[in-house]
Amino acid sequence: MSTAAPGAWPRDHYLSSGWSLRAWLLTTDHKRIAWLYTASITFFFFLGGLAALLVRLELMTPVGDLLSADFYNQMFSFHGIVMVWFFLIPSIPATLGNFLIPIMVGAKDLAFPRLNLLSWYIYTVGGMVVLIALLTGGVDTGWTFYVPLSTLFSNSAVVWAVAGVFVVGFSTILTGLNFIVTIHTMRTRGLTWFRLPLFVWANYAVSLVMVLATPVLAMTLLLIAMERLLGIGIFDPALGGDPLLFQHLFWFYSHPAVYIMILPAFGVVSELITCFARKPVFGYHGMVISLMTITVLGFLVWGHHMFTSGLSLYAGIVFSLFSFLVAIPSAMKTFNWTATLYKGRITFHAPMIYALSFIGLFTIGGLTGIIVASLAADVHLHDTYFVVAHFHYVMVGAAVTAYLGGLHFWWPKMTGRMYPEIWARVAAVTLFIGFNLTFFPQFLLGYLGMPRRYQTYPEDFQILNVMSSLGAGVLAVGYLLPMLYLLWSLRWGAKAPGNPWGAKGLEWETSSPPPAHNFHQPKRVTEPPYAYHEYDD
Ligand code: HEM
Ligand SMILES: [Cu+2]
Repeated sequence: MSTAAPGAWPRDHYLSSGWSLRAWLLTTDHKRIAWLYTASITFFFFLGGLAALLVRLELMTPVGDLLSADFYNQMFSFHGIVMVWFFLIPSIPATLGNFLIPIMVGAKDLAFPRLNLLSWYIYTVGGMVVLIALLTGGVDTGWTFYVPLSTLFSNSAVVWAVAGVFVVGFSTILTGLNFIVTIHTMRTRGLTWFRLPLFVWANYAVSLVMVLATPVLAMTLLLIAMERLLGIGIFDPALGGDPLLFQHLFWFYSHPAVYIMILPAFGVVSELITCFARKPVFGYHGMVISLMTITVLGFLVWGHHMFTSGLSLYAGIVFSLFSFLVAIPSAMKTFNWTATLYKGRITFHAPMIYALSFIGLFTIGGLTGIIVASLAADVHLHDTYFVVAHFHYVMVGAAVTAYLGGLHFWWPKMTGRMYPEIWARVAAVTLFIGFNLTFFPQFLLGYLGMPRRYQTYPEDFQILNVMSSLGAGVLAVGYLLPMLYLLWSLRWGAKAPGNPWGAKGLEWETSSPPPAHNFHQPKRVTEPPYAYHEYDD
């Protein structure tokens, strides 16, 4: 496995057509648009991370002595809104997906290149509108915009916030549409559906959810704005409305939305595990079927967010049962990754450390999901820090870790430069430790009854909160390190060969960085994916 063959830099590649503002802001090249998204989501990640650090700083003491109660509410609300819609949902699909899907299917670009650029501009406009909300008093309703707080009682910039999220939803829908049409119509010769890399399948599954679920969110947000501005009364019992209807509509989107955040990560991890274990993925067809099963079942469990909202017991039992069922295809993936590792020739390059971290953290996130899916346990745990820990294990511990693993794995392909391996391993381990230090104590706090979204708490909880806040500091270092050495590598990193990892896949059969249209000759696929043969026992 060669690390960097000096001087293997291609004469013409997609970045050699200029670095002017025009070359970037008017590009229709999916590879450049992927970078526009990478820069944008990184900006929002750090904004959202700053808000989270302020919250954690405040929670180092049991009394509200750092932030005003109003500002505290604004910070966790802003954190949730930005991290969900402006960082994690676009994270893997709009960056790695945008860059890799056309190359992985052997195409010159996505089906609709101009629509792709438009999607980024829509994302940017949505982001600016949400920043206006932050700068004009913030929003204090939580990321869930529950009524009647968001419609009748909050004096914060709710309409700006929902308007920003409303707009960015269209960027998600258009990106999903672009991926679906590309995967259906632009696969190169011989690339049948069951020869597709799992990364492509995962982005296909997530695109279906993006296109089907996001319009429901758009409608729900529109209703909040109309209720607030026009008093239409659809959620107000005094006007014949029903506040529970809002929760049904919001979670009918937002639970599938958590799959928009985790499904692409499944695809990344499959690519990393098979490459660094030097073995074909165990149960490739099972992996595809479990992806699609999760996609469908994900639409049938939204009621588990409403077990304590006055949902009928019968409905609660049905939603609880379906939530348990989702665990089966999710567990199947974890077992298949483990079976792929079994007797593999494993090397611990940084992307593999991220992939293994993912498996550990996703397992904790998944198993605690089963706990909160059970009616009896959730009556106690709902709206406590146990829930906060659970979704951070899945959305941050798993999804963000996979994003970083993928970013490191394909960095040589995207930039033509190698990152410093030792620093990357240090960062991956720091992140794993920092993450568990931050969020594991929150399981205990929640189990002991600490509610989420409260600025103050009983003194008994201080030690665990201080542990969590210090952990957040370590976690911040774990995220800052990659930012620094990846930027450093753009100028001083070793030049990357076409296939530094000896990996399988069409993206490794073109130069690093790729030429403007990805390949000089059309590709033909003749073998199944991940055909690693050197591991024949
Ligand atoms: C980078 C490290 C992160 C830290 C230290 C962190 C910390 C926190 C904390 C302490 C809260 C609870 C606030 C409270 O209820 O009082 C919170 C809430 C939340 N976090 Fe994070 N978080 C991080 C990353 C993320 C990411 C990447 C996401 C992605 C989706 C995310 C999504 C959320 C959501 C949705 C909430 C709920 C906000 C609300 O109650 O309205 N967080 N986070
Ligand atoms: Cu859910």
